[in-house]
Amino acid sequence: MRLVEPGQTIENVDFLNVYISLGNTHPGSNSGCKFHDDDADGRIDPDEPGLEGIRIDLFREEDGVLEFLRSTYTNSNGEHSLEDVEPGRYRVREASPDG
Ligand SMILES: [Ca+2]
Repeated sequence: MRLVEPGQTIENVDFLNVYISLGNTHPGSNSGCKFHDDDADGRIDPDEPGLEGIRIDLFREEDGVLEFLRSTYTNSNGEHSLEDVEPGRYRVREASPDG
């Protein structure tokens, strides 16, 4: 679990079942990058291409219940961004490649 301060942008998140808790005063955002980590060092290297078209789902968590909010897709560089997320507790999840 990662805590996010108001207005903070977090990057390079491992999207599998990551909780983010956004600040309680200002909307925040979440962004990140998906890539094929060929050498599994957790970092993007020049010869590791970004993964385009990966769906990233944003859920709001309330009382342990996840409510789907919206999706975004990674661009040709494997990057995505979720803007203007209202204060609250969220889960960001990468959709499985099979949908
Ligand atoms: Ca790497």
